[in-house]
Amino acid sequence: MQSLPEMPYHHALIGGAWVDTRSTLDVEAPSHGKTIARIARCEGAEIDQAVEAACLAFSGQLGDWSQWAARRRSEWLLGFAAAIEADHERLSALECLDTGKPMTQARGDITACARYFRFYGGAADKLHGETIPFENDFAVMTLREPYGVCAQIIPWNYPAQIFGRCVAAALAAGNAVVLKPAEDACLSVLRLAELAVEHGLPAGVLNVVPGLGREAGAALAAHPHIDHLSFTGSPETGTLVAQAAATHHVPVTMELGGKSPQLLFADADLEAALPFVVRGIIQNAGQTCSAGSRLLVQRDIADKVLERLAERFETLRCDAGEADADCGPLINARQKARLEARLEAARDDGIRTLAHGRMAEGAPAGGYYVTPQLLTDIPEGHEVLQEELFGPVLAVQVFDDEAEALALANATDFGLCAGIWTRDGGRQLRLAKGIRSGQVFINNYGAAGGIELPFGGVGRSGHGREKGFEGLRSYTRIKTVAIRHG
Ligand code: TXE
Repeated sequence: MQSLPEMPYHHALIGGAWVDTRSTLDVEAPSHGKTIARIARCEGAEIDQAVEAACLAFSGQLGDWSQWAARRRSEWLLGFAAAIEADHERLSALECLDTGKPMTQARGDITACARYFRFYGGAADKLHGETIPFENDFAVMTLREPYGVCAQIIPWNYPAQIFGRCVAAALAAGNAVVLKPAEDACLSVLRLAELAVEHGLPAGVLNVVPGLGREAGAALAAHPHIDHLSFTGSPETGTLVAQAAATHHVPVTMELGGKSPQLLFADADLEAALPFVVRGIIQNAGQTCSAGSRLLVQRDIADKVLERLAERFETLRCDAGEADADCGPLINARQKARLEARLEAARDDGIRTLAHGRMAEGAPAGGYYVTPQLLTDIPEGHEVLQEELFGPVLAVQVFDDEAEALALANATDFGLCAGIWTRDGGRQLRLAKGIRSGQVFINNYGAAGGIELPFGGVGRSGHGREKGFEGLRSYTRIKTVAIRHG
């Protein structure tokens, strides 16, 4: 069994100090179900303190953050990226143990986290407003200003990556942050916070308040002194959070998951496409908002594609930790039970599991594993085509022509990502325009996680954009200054 590096996991970071809470929460490893750490259980009082500390840091009453010029923030972020890289192995081990994802995937996540700080470090001093032509006796300009206190509620599937995505952008723009990590996986986030303190981030600029969603998360979302809220999680919780934030007219960014299709046409390069189709659903055991969880395949090649996919699915192996596994466990017993119930209901409705993966020999017992599955014979509109299953389950549908492919692709309330595999240039563009989603990938899927590419959804997948320069802008607001010079 992997061991846990020494750390003050059971504290919250508030105003630059590691503070105790009245009670704590146990964290279990998804790969064997045993308790590996205790974390702080923040409640209303700690949230008040954290928001207060962030307000003071932002307004210049605590530390000198408010006086840091953009270039100084840039230098800090770039240096912090190097600090993350220097701690790469330890952070990866924490992420692997805490989330259950295979070590190769955990290492990739920590690399991405560091890249966010590099990207936003490079961008911090390149964010500017505009001048606007107006009446002759006026000079008009816009200033891009930080919001102030950014509340961030993040999930357990990519703790370090989402920390990087949200925190790096918010700090680059000059905000202060109060971040509520998920109770199921937050150890890498606590280590990142520790590194930020060691690396000289002024007190109160980053506050990390672990705890339960209904306690710490709800108190943060409803807090009257936050200025911006970014939420990543389920549509149901997103609704509650957005309602709470609306009480104080706080702007929100909502990243709420998806049911993303990959469209495979008869003229596609199958050698290139199929590995992406498989990886698109088994990455992080399918617990990825942008997972390609629906495969739409043109009838002419459907038999061939299904045969090749079935062969590949039969070779997939679940295991934990350092092992070179295809899939790790799901995050907890609740997610496993939820997925298994949905799969059972699907079987009752006549849906067929064409192929499935297996547990690796010698994999640890007691983990929350669900082996990868390939589902076919799915009635149109069935739940497995509509709901985010959040597991390594690929639902296959067959289409005849482009119009039907587009209709099926858009036949969901979600709209996060889509993959299109075809050599026909006209079709690539027609579908890219016609598909209702925030990202479209043509002859690839996910663009290797491209942190530079704006990311976010339409419909039930949420609204607002993170990642890329657009993500940086979303942590600022525009002030218009109109000068009448006579
Ligand atoms: O999510 P929640 P859960 C989807 C995925 C998954 C489902 C349920 O389909 O199966 O959501 O997962 C905090 N006020 N995604 O239950 O509840 C919580 O503590 C304020 C998609 O884990 O949305 C955590 O920090 N906050 C996804 C965060 O919200 C609250 C990632 C997410 O938890 C709260 C994860 C409340 N009342 C799940 N209740 C993605 N978009 O990548 C909970 N939280």
